[in-house]
Amino acid sequence: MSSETNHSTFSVDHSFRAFVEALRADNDLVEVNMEIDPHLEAAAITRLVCETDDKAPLFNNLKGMNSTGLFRILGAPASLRASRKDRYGRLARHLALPPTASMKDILDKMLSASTLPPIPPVVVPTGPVKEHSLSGSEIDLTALPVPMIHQADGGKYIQTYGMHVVQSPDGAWTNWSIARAMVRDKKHLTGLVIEPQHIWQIHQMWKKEGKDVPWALCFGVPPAAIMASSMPIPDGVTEAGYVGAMTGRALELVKCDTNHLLVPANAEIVLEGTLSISETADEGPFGEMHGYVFPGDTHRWPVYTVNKITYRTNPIMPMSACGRLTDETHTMIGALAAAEIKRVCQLAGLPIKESFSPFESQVTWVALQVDTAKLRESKITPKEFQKKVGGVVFNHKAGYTIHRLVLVGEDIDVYDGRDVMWAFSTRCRPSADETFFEDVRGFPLVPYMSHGTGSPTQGGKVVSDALMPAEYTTGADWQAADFKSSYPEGLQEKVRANWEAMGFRKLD
Ligand code: 4VP
Repeated sequence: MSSETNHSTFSVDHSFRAFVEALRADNDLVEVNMEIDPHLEAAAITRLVCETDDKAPLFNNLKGMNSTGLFRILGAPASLRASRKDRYGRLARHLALPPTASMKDILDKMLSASTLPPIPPVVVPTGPVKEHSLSGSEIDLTALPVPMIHQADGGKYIQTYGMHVVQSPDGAWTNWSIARAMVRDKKHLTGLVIEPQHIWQIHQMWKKEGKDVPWALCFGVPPAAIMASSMPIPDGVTEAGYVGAMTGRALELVKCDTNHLLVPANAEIVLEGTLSISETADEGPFGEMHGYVFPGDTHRWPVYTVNKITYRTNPIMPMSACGRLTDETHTMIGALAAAEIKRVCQLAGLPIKESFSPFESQVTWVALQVDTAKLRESKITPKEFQKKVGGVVFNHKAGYTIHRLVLVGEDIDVYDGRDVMWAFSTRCRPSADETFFEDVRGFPLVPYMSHGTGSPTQGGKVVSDALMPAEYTTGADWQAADFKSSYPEGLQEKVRANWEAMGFRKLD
């Protein structure tokens, strides 16, 4: 057995390359060796993979790959697997968890570092990312096989799953994040630097200093690092230390050649340069996480300048062909926001046990499972509770992308979208059981915000209370009309025991 097939032998901060090998060992990789066009074809394949929960495609032979070896593409790096048993296996492999890990296991692992002292990275003299480099006139981003991801996109999106590295001017906070960026010309990118994201906060700090932001963009980083880059951890917390705490060991980083920033020594590809505080360029549109692209919808966003490219031999560029369910923008942005929202609620003293963003809501909702015994003890009224929860979540950065909170009781498994939809549809009386929030920051990427009837950046949020009045007073007073709740246990066991003998399909 190779170390890749035995999860217990993984080092927790294993490289992106080891992650790809783990997918291969799990029979969760399709190596595509025929020539594939980065102009729409690689993304079309990846999109269909996402819509069918198929294996991750590794495009080994992209049209336009040149003698530098730049680059191969791995599509759908954190999308879903088809089987229920290891549905989240690709995410689990990001964290060296068994591929059968539940979503709760995965999110609790991501939250585990929030209460641990950070383990800072170690600086090593060199690493695989320094195997090759390009500088000066050798850099031509337009000559690389950068994917065109949706036909109406405003450009080729090189950056959908890479990790931006920026640091506060005082050096105290180094932030890692994912934010989309497209190729502008040979040496420039342009991409979203949007309030209140951390890359925006640090961009603002450098603007005050009157200096461009030293920057690096790292593709194919240790998978635990890209997960942390997607999570809205608190302002000022350096992701490298957070990831170290989560994995129990220091990440190995190397210094960029042209600035002082540190990047993962085993990254596949690193772009080094600056993020401008003054120059902007047309960016977008881009087929986004909510499943839409609005043709021609271009906006001005800051320009990145690339001064150097370093990369490993036969580098692999990860790509998210995001849009309708299910891809990284749902499994990661939605799920990780929900995890952080749970933490923020608990810190605020709210009786919240579990939290998840149902994919069925296109990750615009978060369902919060309430500890109803504590709720009853507190004697709070439904209206007061709705206001309190919405006030905490919608005024916090962790709640930025979420427009509806659904409050549910303990009989609802928030990780099961069918449970959440059942509770929402049958227990929350529209309007009467809801509290609306107009005086909070909205998420402009949601189509009803940016292309709807009101302000694109403010309000449009709601707490939908799917707790029944009895759950606030005496406790649930119903039995679900389902197999689990409406039949005696002995009878349930008998039915299950005879299930296949009667001619039915094997139960999970
Ligand atoms: C999580 C925020 C977010 C911002 C921009 C974008 O393109 C996707 C997600």
